[in-house]
Formats: sequence, structure tokens, C-alpha cells
Amino acid sequence: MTAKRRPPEQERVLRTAARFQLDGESTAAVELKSGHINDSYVITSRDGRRGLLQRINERVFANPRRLMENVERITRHLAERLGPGNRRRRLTLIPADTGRSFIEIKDASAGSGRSKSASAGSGRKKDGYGADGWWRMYEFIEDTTTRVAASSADQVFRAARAFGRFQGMLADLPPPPLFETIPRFHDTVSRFEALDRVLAAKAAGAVRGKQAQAEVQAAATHRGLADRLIEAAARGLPRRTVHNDCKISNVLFDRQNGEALCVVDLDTAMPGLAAFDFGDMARSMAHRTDEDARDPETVEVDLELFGALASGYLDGARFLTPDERRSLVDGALVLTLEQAVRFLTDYLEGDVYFRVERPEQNLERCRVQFALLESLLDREADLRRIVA
Ligand code: GN1
Ligand code: MG
Repeated sequence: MTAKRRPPEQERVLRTAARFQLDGESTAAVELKSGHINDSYVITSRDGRRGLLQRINERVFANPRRLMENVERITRHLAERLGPGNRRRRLTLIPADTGRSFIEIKDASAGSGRSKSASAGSGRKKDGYGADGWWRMYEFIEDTTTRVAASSADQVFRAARAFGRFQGMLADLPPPPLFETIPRFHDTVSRFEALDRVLAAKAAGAVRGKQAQAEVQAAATHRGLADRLIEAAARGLPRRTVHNDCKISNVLFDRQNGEALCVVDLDTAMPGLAAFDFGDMARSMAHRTDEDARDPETVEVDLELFGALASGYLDGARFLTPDERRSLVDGALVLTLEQAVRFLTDYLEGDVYFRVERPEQNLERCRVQFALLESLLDREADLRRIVA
């Protein structure tokens, strides 16, 4: 033991990291703030190996054990499909000292630390941090970068093809279907019902309710779109294993050649529609704006990027049926609307779900999504022509 004192949070994270079989003692932990839900830390061991340590947010993922079964099945299957030499193209779990892929820490002393009831967002307390919860570690994939906004057609093509191939590789995942880690995740109608409940409960509070008047109105205006995919699904669109969070920041690009190497964030991979994934891609890659941009005026669909998205995805996902292809533009509209409604609901509820750094952030995020939705609707005919 060295005498040098570390801040308690570092100390707890490093003690947790030590329970995973990353070679060499863990010596440094740096928090990654990019995700909205889980807590993530890059851990470095004495001999320079790195791991990504994550605490699963139990408020969002009610059954971490079943979630980790999914992740184990997916990572194992991708390893079989890609072969042993392709470790930068897939996530690899680092086993814990228990031999399992996760640990559960029941830290009775954690007190005010984050527990089931704690907020995923602004309620996080720096000092009362406890190690209680479910933890896992992935191998850190070196020499990669991530993007929060699309910057070129080539980049979008590569990312979209990577997500298409990801779905393709999971098409022959042995049964049973993956566990639904969040039930009704992309059920846009029930997302609207959640908004209704917040509005009815006046949980919104006078100030936030007033601030968001225009957005509440916009949600009402577009509500008719909400059941479009649900109806198409009822008419027989195939349910596949899809990623369900296909935003550009969930792709690792090779730092040297810009290749879309690896799809990350497997927590919501589960049965769903191809249009969910295409929709999230359009939401995050068919324009050049960061999801956290403060100025919704700048958000506009870029037809060149949308074209690259459609060709990259169709190149990677060659298994799509004609009906599925026809559903893709609906996916773009519906998923953008859904995300607007989710940000709005969370803003009104007091930022209990999406991590925020400033008080109006979820409302600003909502505005960006609505601006994008308007732009997508303006160009809907072009989008359909491009996909066709
Ligand atoms: C959340 O944690 P993160 O950033 O990967 C959310 C997605 C949203 C996304 C918006 C489990 O993902 O559904 O589309 O934020 N994940 C969950 O950026 O709700
Ligand atoms: Mg995610």
C-alpha cells in the first residue's frame, strides 16, 4: 500500500476494478461522461492495459442479471462470427474474480450513494458515492475515436454499414430471443402516455411546465405519427435482434483510417424492428448537429448524409424485406419524435433519467429533436425517393 491518499471516489472505483481480471494492479480511473445512463470509467493497470468499467443503472435496467446474460450471449456470438483475431471489432468482457462477467456489490455503508431510488441524472452526489450496484468490465479498444455528430458522408456510410452488419451477425443468434432489458422501449405510444402522466400529475412544476409550453404543443401536433411503426409491426414486419440505440456515438472509429470498427453499447440490444435502428441512425447521422446543441435553428437534414446512411445501412443489412425497406423513413420520423418526447418528459419530471450538466439541457435536447423532425417531414418525399 502506498501512503498517497486518493479521493474516496477513485478509491472505491479502483477497489471495484481490482475485482476484475485486468492484468496488473489497477492504478488509475478516469470517469467517462459521454453516456446518459450508466457510470463508466476507463481503468488503467500498472502494465498499461486498459478496461472500461461500468456500473449498470438499476433505475433504468431493472434486471441487470438478465441484461448481462444478453451481453454474454451477444459478445460470444460475435466472437464466433468474427473469429479470434478480431478483438478490435467486437466487445470482450473481462471476467470478474467470481469467474462471472459481472459483480454485484451490496455496500451497506454506501448510505447516500446511488441505489435503485437514486437519480440517474442531477441527483448524483459526488461525496456520498458508494460502490453498491452491478459492475462489469470490457476490454478497452485502443486507438479509436467516437463522434457526437456526423461530419462526412463517408463516415456516415461506414457507421451505418457497421450497424447493418451488426444486425446481420445477430440474425442467427441461437434461440431463445434476447431478454427485453427495457419493456416497450420503442413503443412510442406508451412514451406519449408517460408524457400525459407527467402533465396530469403536474409533477412538471409551474416553472418547467411554462418553459416547455411550445414543446408540449409540438408533441400534441405530431402525436398522430406515434403508432405508425406499431401498426406496421402488427401487419407483419419481422421482429429481429436489433441494437436499439444506433446513434453515431455508439460506433468506435479507427483513429488511423476512420474505419467504423466496433459497435458498442449492447444494453438495449433485443428484439425489435429494423426501422428502430434506422430511425436512431437518421436521428443522429442524417444531419451535422450534436444532440446537445443549444441552437435548434441550425438543425437540418442533410440529404447527402441521409443518402450515405441509406446506402451504408442497406449494404450492411442485405436481409431486409421490401416491407422493411418501406418502413425505414417511418422509423426516422417516429424515432425522432419519440426521442423528443422522452427528453421532454424527463425535463418535466425533473431530469430523473437522462444525465444532465445544466438545468435546461433536456429541454434543449427536446428542441433539437423537434427541429430535426420538422426538417425530416419537410423532406419526407426526398427521403422516400432516396431509400427506394
Ligand atoms: C440513452 O446511455 P446512452 O447515452 O447510450 C438512451 C437512448 C437514447 C439516448 C439519447 C437505455 O443512451 O435510448 O436514445 O440516450 N438509452 C436508454 O442520446 O434509455
Ligand atoms: Mg445506450
